[in-house]
Amino acid sequence: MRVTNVRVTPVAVPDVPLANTKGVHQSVFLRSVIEMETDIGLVGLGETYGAARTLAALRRAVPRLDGLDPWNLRDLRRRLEAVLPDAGGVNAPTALADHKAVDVVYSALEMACLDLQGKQIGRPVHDLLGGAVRDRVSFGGYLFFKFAKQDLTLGPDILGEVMTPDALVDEARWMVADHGFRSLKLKGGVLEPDLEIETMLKLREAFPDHPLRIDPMGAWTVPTALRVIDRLSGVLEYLEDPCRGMDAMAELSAQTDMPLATNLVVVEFEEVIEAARRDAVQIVLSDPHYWRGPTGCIHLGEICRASGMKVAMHSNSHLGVSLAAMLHVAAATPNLNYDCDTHYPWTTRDIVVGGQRAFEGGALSVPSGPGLGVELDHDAVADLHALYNRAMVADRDDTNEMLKYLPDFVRKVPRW
Ligand code: GKR
Ligand code: MG
Repeated sequence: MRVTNVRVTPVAVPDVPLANTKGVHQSVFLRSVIEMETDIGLVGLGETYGAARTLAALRRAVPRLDGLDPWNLRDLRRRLEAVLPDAGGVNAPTALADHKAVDVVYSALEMACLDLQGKQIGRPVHDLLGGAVRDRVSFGGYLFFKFAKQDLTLGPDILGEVMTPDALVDEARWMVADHGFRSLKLKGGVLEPDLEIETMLKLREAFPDHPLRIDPMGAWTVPTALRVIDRLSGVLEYLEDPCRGMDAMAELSAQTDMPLATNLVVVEFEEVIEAARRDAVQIVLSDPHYWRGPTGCIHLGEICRASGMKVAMHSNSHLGVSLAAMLHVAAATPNLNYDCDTHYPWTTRDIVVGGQRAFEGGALSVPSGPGLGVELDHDAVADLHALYNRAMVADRDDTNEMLKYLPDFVRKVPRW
């Protein structure tokens, strides 16, 4: 089996104004859909970020993939390192972490290669990753403060404005009622820390048995984080990225027993080693879109096990091909100790045959068909590609978008 062509289709998906510490989601989120064609007629699928730098890096890589054997992932990596040697990162300058273009492109194409491998031998991707330890994966309800969407031309709003602790608890009730989630994560760093503490305490009251987390994305100084921890002791299962940077996380970690998680200060293997040495975090978030693909996530799990750290799973706004990859990785990661993140309930469209999947008790079954176990709905892809052309949004820029809602907004991390 040899690669003959790789098609990269950017799509835009209606989104709603979910807030985080650096800004707010735009009216659409962007994804790239990858179809890797081969000389035996099989097509491998992948999905990744769709913003300008990722798209440009994918387009630079594609001409180098001719004749690739999808079983030879080392050759894939070698080819990408040759074409993207110093391609830099893919995120907007206002993002809080960056990911190397070569890792992001590798991740997306590895996903497609694994899909092809599985399709060729009739086995699911999780078998190629060492075998599944679970056939269902549990997700947490991902809660956001949000604005009421101003411009409805590219898609509807969900829930209207949610900017107070009580409104957030109502959002959580909606999410739990609709999807059955058994744990909850709040994207914090949006309201003042005291209001976010109040929110978590109200969530605890409303959901006495749900594990709770908050992720302010580096919005707090070490003293502020210590104050929050003091008020929320016994309430949180872990605290994600309270402070910005490895130094601040290590300084905080030395002063608390609260488990600290991250998807901002540990995004490369070298940083796992540094974080373990400094005991800066105790939980690392895995993600097949930047940890060098699904196989990289399995390596991450093993390195974390060896260094006494735990693993959770990170998410960005995504569609069903990514969801399938996340499910296979989660199934094959023995020490995935927590419910996974997903933005999926905030998404109203999908690109896979059968449409959006429904959670049961906050969980989804792991696909059992060959490869990723999903097929593209080509009409849906064409529709969302047309939306991409119409939306005229080529990059993710939460900070700039925030000015539409708060004209005086200044990005400041940490803010409190
Ligand atoms: O969707 O606004 C968002 C999140 O902030 C996302 O971009 C983060 O990558 O969810 C992510 C996180 O856990 O930091
Ligand atoms: Mg995070």
